[in-house]
Amino acid sequence: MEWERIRKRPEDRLGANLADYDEYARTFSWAQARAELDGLPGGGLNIAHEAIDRHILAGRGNKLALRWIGRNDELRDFSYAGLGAAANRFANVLAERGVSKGDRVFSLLGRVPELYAAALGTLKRACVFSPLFSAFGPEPIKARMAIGNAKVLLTTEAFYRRKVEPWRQELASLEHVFLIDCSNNLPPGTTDLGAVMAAASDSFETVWTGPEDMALLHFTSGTTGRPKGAVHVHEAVVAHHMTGRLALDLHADDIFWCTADPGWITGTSYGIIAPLTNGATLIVDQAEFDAERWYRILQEQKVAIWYTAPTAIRMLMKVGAEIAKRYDLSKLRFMASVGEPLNPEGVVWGVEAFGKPFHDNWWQTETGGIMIANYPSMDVKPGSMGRPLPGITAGIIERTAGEVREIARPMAMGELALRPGWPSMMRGYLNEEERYKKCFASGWYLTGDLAMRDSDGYYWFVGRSDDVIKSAGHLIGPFEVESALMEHPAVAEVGVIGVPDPTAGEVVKAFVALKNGIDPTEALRKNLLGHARQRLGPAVAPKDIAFRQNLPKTRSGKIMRRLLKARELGLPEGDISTLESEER
Ligand code: 6R9
Repeated sequence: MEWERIRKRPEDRLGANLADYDEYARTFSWAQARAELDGLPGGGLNIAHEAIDRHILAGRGNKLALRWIGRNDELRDFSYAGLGAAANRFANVLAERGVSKGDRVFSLLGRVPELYAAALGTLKRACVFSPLFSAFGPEPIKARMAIGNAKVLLTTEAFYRRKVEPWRQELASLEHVFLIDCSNNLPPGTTDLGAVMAAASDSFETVWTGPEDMALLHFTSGTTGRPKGAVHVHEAVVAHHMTGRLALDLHADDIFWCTADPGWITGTSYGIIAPLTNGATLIVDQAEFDAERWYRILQEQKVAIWYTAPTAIRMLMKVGAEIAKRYDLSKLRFMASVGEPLNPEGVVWGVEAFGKPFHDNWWQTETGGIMIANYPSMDVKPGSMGRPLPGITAGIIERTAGEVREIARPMAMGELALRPGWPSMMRGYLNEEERYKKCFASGWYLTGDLAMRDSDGYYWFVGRSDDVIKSAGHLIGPFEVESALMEHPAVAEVGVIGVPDPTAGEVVKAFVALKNGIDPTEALRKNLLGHARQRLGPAVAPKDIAFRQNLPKTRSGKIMRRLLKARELGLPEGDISTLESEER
């Protein structure tokens, strides 16, 4: 079905940061964008300085930076000065323990105020911040902290006891564990964060960092192998700042709510950094999704800009547009979405429920910031991700026998590629030079996504070119799930795929072949599901497991996930010339 274009009116351009896309894109330069930030003396740059100290120095310290809403509706407000003081305390806690430039500080926390202070304090101390998703189980946590050479971990006592303590001795690099929500009976080798923060000074001079110094380490997943740590540097703040301004239309007086968890990159780039560099007020809700609660927050907090995800939009759609109409959402000016394909129905439903569309945008952990977007001033074509940000050159390319060719023909399908050179592009996968190099060819960064571009320059997402799964906006590597299931004594082989789900986009499904002589009983299936959940956590574990006598494999013994998927979905099996006989 053809969806009607949602036309923007002249008043939609009024006051928009990006009033005229073509004009802005023509004159934009990253150097000019960089000049809007302070920098540090001698050509330095520090994300936390731009997010916090720049505003304090300019006399805006009293402005509300962050309003935290607790699970039971308690509020905690932090002005820019207040958030800066908390960040300084954390930076001092690190300094007093000799944690210094380049050291890795991990967090495993829900959306709590300490996380924001720690992220900024870590950056002020010139250390590297690496947030983990709190719904990860022990395996994904251990793998990431080992790859990242974690020196410091910030978590709760409950998470620590369940997810870290059992293997802590295996990670020699981990010297300091700070706990929040802890009892009087601290586990050995841990420190009560509240106590040391209270004792620390609230002034701290930001340690000098250069634009190319590592600042953030965000883990992502590929088709095979271990998780990859995408390295981001302080220079990234230039892109966070500008993309926040152009693609999210952040203004200094805006109240902004990003619903993403800081354990994923959206929750850091746009859940912490971009709103603060733009001088806005950030809303953080500790609780999980709840339709009525979300509408109430939009109304009570007078949210102007709302950045959310397709899974949440689909959950709101289920509850119905009528509920939205019961709330006064007159302050809501701009709504954006990211992380997975946003169905055209979702875009149009925005108009029905809120009187304005959701604006889809596209980016990746690797790109560090928004690359393709729908803007307040530009017509929306429902189902399209929009057009590249000013300063970004995108293309649709075709790879054939080592050759990369750009396809100019409108609506031709190919791989989405970008010309490197924007400030928030990853500088590498930590200690994985080969995997990093594979992302580039003929001067392009290859995204691994399939897409099309129409004759107006709008991009349309088609799918992924690899086997990585996106479930409720979270990127899941099938290999990580397969490895956890392989550890179970009954399992001989595993293949993991994503299967379509009306709400979460995709859910993880595992196909398991059991060892000889083991019966595929329902009790064993449940046991395997429990095993995976215990190891991987609910965010990564399969929702469903099916037993198979054999799994389809290539002649070299690799399980053909693609074929598992085609069969599961009743699709054509495609090229199966490499399929080995499935009989054992
Ligand atoms: C920010 C983030 C990246 C992958 C990306 C693509 C998918 C993101 C999308 C989208 C369709 C959109 N993706 N935005 N697919 N439409 N607007 O999500 O980073 O977790 O690294 O995931 O997510 O497949 O390649 P990350």
